Amino acid sequence: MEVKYWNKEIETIEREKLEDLQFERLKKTVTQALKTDFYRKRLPEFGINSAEDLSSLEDLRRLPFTTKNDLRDAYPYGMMAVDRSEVVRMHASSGTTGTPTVIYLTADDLARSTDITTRSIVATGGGREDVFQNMMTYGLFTGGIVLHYGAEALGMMVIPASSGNTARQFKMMKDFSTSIIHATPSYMLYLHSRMEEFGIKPEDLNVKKAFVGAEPHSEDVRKKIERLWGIDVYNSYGLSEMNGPGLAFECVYKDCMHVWEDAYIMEIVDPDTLEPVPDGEFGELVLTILQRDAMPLLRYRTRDLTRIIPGACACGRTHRRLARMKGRTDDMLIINGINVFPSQIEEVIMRMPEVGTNYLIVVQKNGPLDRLIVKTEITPEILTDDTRDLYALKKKIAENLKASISLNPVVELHEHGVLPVSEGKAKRVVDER
Ligand code: DLL
Repeated sequence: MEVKYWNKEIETIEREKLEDLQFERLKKTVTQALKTDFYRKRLPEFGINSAEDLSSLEDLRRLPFTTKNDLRDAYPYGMMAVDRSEVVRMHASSGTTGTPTVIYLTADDLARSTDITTRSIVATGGGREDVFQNMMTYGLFTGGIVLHYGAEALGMMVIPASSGNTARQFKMMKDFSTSIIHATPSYMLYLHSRMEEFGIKPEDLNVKKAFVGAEPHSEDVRKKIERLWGIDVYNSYGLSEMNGPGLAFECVYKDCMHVWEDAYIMEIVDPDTLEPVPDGEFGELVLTILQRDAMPLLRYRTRDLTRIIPGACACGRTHRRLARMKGRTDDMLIINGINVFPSQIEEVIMRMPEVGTNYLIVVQKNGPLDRLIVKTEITPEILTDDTRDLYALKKKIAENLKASISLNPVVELHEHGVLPVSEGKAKRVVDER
């Protein structure tokens, strides 16, 4: 197997040196954190008044955890550690309510983030000879633009296709001999399901690899995409709060994801006790970003359940190995790659006076994609025999939801008393996938 590096020195650095580097960068991160409104208040409560209060990497454990709610509460600028004029980029993702969680990068932060995404692409064997069709959504979501920068820095020809428009995706793939695709695993399956209709066979295309991520998927799904498309598929994990994709990526051996530990400190903790679990055991992934001056984040609780795979990788990289995600500890749903909290849906429907108090969120498989069905109860006053009124109401609910969660749901209206009522804690989400 041919192993290529983008920055061999750092990718194969001795563990001891890597940990020294992490400690040095952690101190810098704490210094930055103390410049934010949020950590300036929080860190002294934990006895940290300056980076000098940390004497070794183990002191990381003296630092408080940070949660998505902290980010939401600090919206819009409470976590910014530099003057706004230094910031060149922001991204945002869904919060548990209408307030998004935002991140910021300075020009240097962006250059460092780009560098690790390039490193990730090279780890899969990608090179400047490749044509990269990026089918992740461009916009506030990190999936599109962040990997775009990494691919461009490598010298690939990048097609910023974004998601959607099947006909155009196939046309670009054919006309420009796309060799690498970046997409969600479900979009890869969806595209395959439409090939016949467009008269395309995978062997007519030049696609060799796909990077898939942004949503949970099993090893079986990876193998299925590989078999259907006749390509190599690499798992990529990341989250907006940590600059998106590029954080952890598979190498050519495809048996783990390397977390770039010069840029992130990873911990796996028991989600109940928040104590570290031994290597190899499942727990919640907690991350500290080391290379972001504009917005430091310490011990961020990702809510993703995974484990460290003990032992070294045959590729020679010394950065520890992360297993495929097993699930989440919170109620966040990922529907066609888009993160949705049930509370966001509730907020929208409860704001509408026509809608009663009971509702049910159903998520189903719709071929290779997902379907979101929102069943709502309507108030007796609204109940009418005129289907046009009901149709207009359905449309209004769907539009309001689309504006909030960026997904097109199927809306069903029900008379009072039809939707199940639970005694005790209401069960509002049925995930049938
Ligand atoms: O999904 C960033 C990303 C874009 C990663 C493109 C990979 C490729 P968010 O929208 O903030 O960011 O969603 C982050 O998605 O906490 C996981 O629960 C889930 N997730 C992301 N990648 C994977 C993966 C991007 N490979 C949330 N496997 C994370 C399983 C994933 N879950």
